[in-house]
Amino acid sequence: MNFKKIYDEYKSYFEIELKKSTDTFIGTEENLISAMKYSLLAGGKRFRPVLMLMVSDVLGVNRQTILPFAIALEYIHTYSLIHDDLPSMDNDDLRRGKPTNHVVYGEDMAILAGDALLNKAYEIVFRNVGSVYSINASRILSTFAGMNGMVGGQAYDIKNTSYPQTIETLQKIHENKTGKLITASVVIPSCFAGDEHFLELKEYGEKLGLLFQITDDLLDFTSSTEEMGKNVNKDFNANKLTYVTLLGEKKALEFAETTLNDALIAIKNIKNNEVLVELAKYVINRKN
Ligand code: GRG
Repeated sequence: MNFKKIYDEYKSYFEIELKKSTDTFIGTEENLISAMKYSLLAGGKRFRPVLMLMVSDVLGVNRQTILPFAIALEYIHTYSLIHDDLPSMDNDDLRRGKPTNHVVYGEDMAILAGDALLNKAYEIVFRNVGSVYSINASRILSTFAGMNGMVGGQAYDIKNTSYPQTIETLQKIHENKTGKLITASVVIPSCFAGDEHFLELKEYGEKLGLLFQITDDLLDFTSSTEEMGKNVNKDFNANKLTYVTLLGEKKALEFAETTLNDALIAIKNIKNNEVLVELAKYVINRKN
């Protein structure tokens, strides 16, 4: 299987639909719309929507049914990156290979662009809610993105920088901050398939989210700013709590291998799972 080609096909399909969704933006303030489009269309791996579309295809869920959720998820992810880069949070000036939103549009507009993307995400979802399946999927999206998901993880991260730092703290940060949106990407398609393989996919999503974070920490340590499109070595230099600063590079790599194995075990009974197996292997081998 040429997985890279398959991934790129999903990504291209999604990017066309994402762009179409922004063509309908009409608002009161052009600058706000411009700031929203700037970050949304700045590139990125589109990992979460690609994952959601792949799981949908494995479960036989209709593309048109899942697409609004894939778009909404990327809007939410993009808003989180804009806010994460703000001076009051990570204070970063480079994202997806370009100056960060606040560097281009100012801090005020960057905050509002994030707010507007979050609201727009739910507007897209609400326009497509009808069945009980879609209501369940919407509930998962909002819960996993909010105080009991990504936002909660970010807050827990901010409040837990002091020593001694433990693996338990690190796990709690990332099962929420990074893990919940990735898990949402795989369980939302299951909602539309009558909860088929829900628990196995949830386990797969959690392990994949963890793997994504461990590799992010390893890449922060080993990769370059050019390759990543964002500043690297920042976490390492600041001695921030990461899998590399806590475990060291060798043990972090071993942990990644174990986590990959756990993700593969979780989906072993799902038919036509090959693409999901390859995706997990792609995460451990990714270069950006
Ligand atoms: C500000 C509410 C709020 C939340 C921020 C996810 C997050 C929460 C911040 C990002 C910080 C970070 C570096 C997390 C590590 C893993 C991660 C989520 C990286 C960014 O996602 P990618 O690699 O980015 O999928 P692209 O640009 O490819 O979409």
